Amino acid sequence: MGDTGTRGGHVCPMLRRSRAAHIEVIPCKICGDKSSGIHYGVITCEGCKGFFRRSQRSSLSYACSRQQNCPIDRASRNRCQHCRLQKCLRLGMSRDAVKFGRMSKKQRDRLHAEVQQQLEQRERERGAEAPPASAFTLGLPGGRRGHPPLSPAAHGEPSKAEGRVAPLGGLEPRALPDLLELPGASLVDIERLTQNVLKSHRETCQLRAEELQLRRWDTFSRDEVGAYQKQSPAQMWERCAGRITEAIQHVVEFAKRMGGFMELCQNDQIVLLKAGAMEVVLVRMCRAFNAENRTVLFEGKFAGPELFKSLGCPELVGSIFELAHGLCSLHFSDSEVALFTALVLVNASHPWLQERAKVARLQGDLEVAFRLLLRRSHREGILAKLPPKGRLRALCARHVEELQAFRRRHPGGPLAAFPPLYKELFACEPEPPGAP
Ligand code: E3V
Repeated sequence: MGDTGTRGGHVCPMLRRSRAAHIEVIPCKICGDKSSGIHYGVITCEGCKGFFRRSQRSSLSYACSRQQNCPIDRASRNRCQHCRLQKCLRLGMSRDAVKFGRMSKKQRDRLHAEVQQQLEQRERERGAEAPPASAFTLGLPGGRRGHPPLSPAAHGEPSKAEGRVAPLGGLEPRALPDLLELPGASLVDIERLTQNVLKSHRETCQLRAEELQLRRWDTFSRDEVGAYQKQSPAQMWERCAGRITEAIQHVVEFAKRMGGFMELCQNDQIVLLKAGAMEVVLVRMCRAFNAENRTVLFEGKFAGPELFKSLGCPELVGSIFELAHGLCSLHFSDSEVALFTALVLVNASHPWLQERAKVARLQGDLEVAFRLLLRRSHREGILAKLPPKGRLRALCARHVEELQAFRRRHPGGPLAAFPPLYKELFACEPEPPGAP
């Protein structure tokens, strides 16, 4: 029989899902021994399951002969029944664990994230290695030298990421309070997160909406377009690399000011920024796009795709314009751009994340925040029209490919003059040290 649920007829819907078949990778929340599933609402081993069952049957009351704070682990769990039972109750074990019959999607997702994290923790312990970190070029705290901050406001900010200790993986009984939403994100927390993301976006969006609106008909003249087209490919690539780098620095600053991001471990901050900063730039670009004449702001005026001719990648430029045009047709408000870009960045499905569950939780909260924002203005309809993750990812991959093609066409150095952050993010192999 395929019944993997609890005995006694009630099958937790979560356990019917195949991914949850791995639930035993999460150690017993009470003593850390190998777990055998969810018992009385908590992931426990057979020993703690039996102990809890017996404690509920008998009319015994247990007493602690010490300070009622005995450690409960695999070796010591039989020493103090009082403290063992208290721990069971504290972590939510209950005779009528019916509440788990109606686990919300969010709760399920968190559990799956924890299973995933456990599997990856094991993977890492088998000796896998993390990718090179680049706190320095991204200007994140902990880099040996700091990247110059983008704005004066960034000075003197406490570097919360410093000195953080890696999580204890399976040792810390965190998932259950979370599953039970104790303390979990309340509506108040979601509202605070929303306001914080909107503020971070406003402070770092580089180009004010009103100003963009005023300038949207200020297009380059024929001669000006011609002058750009006559530039050498190297000159034009360098110009664009400079503009993109500035835009990315603003996105890094957005992330740094966004609630929850700096609370992630530094590895995960870097992984998310490396994967997502350019995607955010591409989404943000729709703010500076005029859909009526299909032009985008570039160095002070609005330009059509032909201005970028000497880059030698008309399809890529065309796709970037197409994306901006599509996003424009959604008539995003700045608040929607703010929350959508936060979600583009905080994506728990990225490989190399160390604290996936934590990223998943932030992602979940941002999703709730985005949905609430849309619901208030009856705009949930745009959810189905947002570009799929794969589309943004493909565009960014295309950009990296075109950069490689440019390097092959121009061997021997124009890349040297490109901003270091741009090279770090997009030029796969680093240049030899000391290159001119
Ligand atoms: C949207 C546009 C821009 C824009 C700032 C002078 C001033 C820019 C467009 C770059 C395209 C490409 C740009 C680029 C920015 C946006 C400026 C289209 C960043 C295709 C304002 C100079 C600066 C300054 C490609 C080739 C990929 C995030 N950010 N910016 N446009 O031009 O860089 O007017 O104050 O959204 F490489």
